[in-house]
Amino acid sequence: MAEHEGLEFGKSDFVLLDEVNMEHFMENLKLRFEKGRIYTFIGEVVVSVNPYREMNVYGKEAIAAYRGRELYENPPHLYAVADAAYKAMKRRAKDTCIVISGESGAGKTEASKYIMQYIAAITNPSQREEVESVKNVLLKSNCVLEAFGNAKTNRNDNSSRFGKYMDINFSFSGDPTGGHINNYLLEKSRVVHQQAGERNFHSFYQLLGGGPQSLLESFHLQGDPALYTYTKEGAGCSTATSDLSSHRAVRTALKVIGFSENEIESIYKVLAAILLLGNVGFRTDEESVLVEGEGEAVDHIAQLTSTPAEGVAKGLLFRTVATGGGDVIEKAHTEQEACFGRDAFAKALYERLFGWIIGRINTVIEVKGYNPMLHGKNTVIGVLDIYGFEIFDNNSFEQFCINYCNEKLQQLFIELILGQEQEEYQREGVAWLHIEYFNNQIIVDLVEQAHKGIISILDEACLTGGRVTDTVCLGSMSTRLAQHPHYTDRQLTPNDKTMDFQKHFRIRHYAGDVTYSVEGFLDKNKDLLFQDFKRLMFNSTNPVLTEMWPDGGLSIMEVTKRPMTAASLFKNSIVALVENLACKEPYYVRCVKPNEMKSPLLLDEARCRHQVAYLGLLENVRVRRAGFAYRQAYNRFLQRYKMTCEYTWPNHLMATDREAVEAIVTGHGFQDDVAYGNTKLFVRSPRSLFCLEQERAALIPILVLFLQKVWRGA
Ligand code: AD9
Ligand code: MG
Repeated sequence: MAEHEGLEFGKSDFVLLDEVNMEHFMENLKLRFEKGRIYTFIGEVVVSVNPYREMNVYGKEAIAAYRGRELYENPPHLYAVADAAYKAMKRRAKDTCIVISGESGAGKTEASKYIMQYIAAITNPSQREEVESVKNVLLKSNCVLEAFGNAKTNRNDNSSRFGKYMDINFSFSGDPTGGHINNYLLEKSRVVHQQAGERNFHSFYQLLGGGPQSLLESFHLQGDPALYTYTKEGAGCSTATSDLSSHRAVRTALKVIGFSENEIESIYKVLAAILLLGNVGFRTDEESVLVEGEGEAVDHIAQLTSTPAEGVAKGLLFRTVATGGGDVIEKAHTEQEACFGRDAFAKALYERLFGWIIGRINTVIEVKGYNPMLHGKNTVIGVLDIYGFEIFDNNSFEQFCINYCNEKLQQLFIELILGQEQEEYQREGVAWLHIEYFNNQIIVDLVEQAHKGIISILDEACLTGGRVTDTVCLGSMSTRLAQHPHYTDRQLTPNDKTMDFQKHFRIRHYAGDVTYSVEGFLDKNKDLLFQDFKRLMFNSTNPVLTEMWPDGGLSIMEVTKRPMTAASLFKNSIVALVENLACKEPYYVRCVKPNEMKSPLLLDEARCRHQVAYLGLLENVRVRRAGFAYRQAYNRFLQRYKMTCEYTWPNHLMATDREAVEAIVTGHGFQDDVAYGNTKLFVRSPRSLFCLEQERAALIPILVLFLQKVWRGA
């Protein structure tokens, strides 16, 4: 329905499809992609296809065109959604959120950045300094988050390896006053191991390839990532951006945000310590385990973390345990335990560093000095950029968590899109037809239900102690969940070789079947880190490290209580996230990845079809059409179409706008296709509006000519 697009670009809203089926949907998606139209509406939802090339649609003129306009007045765009969320927030004082979903490489992070840039561009017209500074920090935080939380993967050269939810707070006048970032499940296993063709987090390569020589020397580093166990696997991978320039950009961003010199140095010291830690090897000498070599690496790690070298060596070789009798003893590691402990330490150092950086950004952008009594209600727009559904050749604990998160978000999407539609009809006093579709709550329960769900079974196995292996746990899961329609540990067909029931289980997700390898599940869920490391870091003479490890201050007796498992912590954070989103007015961006080759030319139909199916886009169109495809406030409708009716042009003489709208509708003969709400007109079939739109388009040039004549005559 958008004003500036002709039909040669396909339908700008999928609700306008002649028939709602996959063929028509794909045909339209493909046509638009080929014509360089990467955005298409489904009502208020924007479907975005990654163009894999620079698009000339994000400039100042585009921002000006979308600013303050209604959703359908311009071609589909992220800016239209951002503006709708902003308007709802400003005009109706509603907290809103923009949920961006799609698989890895579909364009979520880029979309979230365009949305933030748009919001930054349309706010604070008077350039008030304190508001500009908040905006600047919010925008700059992306650069830092990407350096530490993103990595090159086989699917995306700049893949976010964490989920991000950012709240932007606004004053009564609609200017940003601050914000808050939440991060979800950083993929910390990447610190110690990457798959072939992938890299560790960008930050390591940026330090090695971009850090000044003097800095690297003082950190006992050489600039070649091939020299370090943790980075050598990805050392040869090419990247789109230079590590040198990125290092500079990140440093500048850190400074702009407000990190002190000491804090910035501490960040890089931790990275250096992790790289050196990865190169620490162990050997067994007459039954006792020793650090390989002269222990120089241990000294350097101690220096970088401002801790005593004996403490580091001891932490690597021993652990302190409390015995049943209340004694505290030191137990020597086996070589295998030492390697495990070292890697766990490296992962934890990185995770804590990442969490600390985000916490530090949050203290800078937290809303200060805001008095609701004085300044009015403080409203929020949340932007969620979180990992999409993942189906790899080998799916592990991380994919299990990520896919669970997607089930939860899908559940929310179902509730909100349906709920929102229903609510609006109710508010407007219009009758509505209920529509059925697959409710994935059953899969959410399979994962998270107390005592019965997979997470509970995993936690039980972790509590039982060392005796339970991954395979034993799988056995228990398979016995207890045998009857569940979405769980299986059996081959689907006799020829199905993708599954070994000793090692695998499969969940029938809403987005498709995923086979998980249970290997490593229990270790990853326990997420064990010896308390000795925590204590060591807490006692560092560098206050930045102490801040990162507050729990290191607990005594050994206090920590015998088992910490929560990784899956339970994740579950709690996702439940909280969903609760938070559920009380906001949601806007959706659904991202589609056109092909695996990062090509701007190819739309791989089979791949896109799959994404369209699991994003539930067809159902979305159906819901939208089952009720009323379009709705518009009477005055807006009138403004737009009054020229198409003799009783309303140039002005109507009726008592209300609603009556004038009735005159237009009846005049065009589609009175049976609409419902009159309290403030809005609801149109069932898009076709009716389409006719009006065409008539309007044909009339505009005539009107322009007419007006020109009038002016000339005058
Ligand atoms: V992941 O789940 O974090 O691995 P995302 O976030 O969905 O993934 P991302 O936004 O990082 O994908 O996009 C991947 C790449 O596609 C970018 O690095 C760009 O090269 C490219 N891209 C995505 N969106 C656009 C766009 N609107 N214009 C141009 C784009 N290029
Ligand atoms: Mg991303």
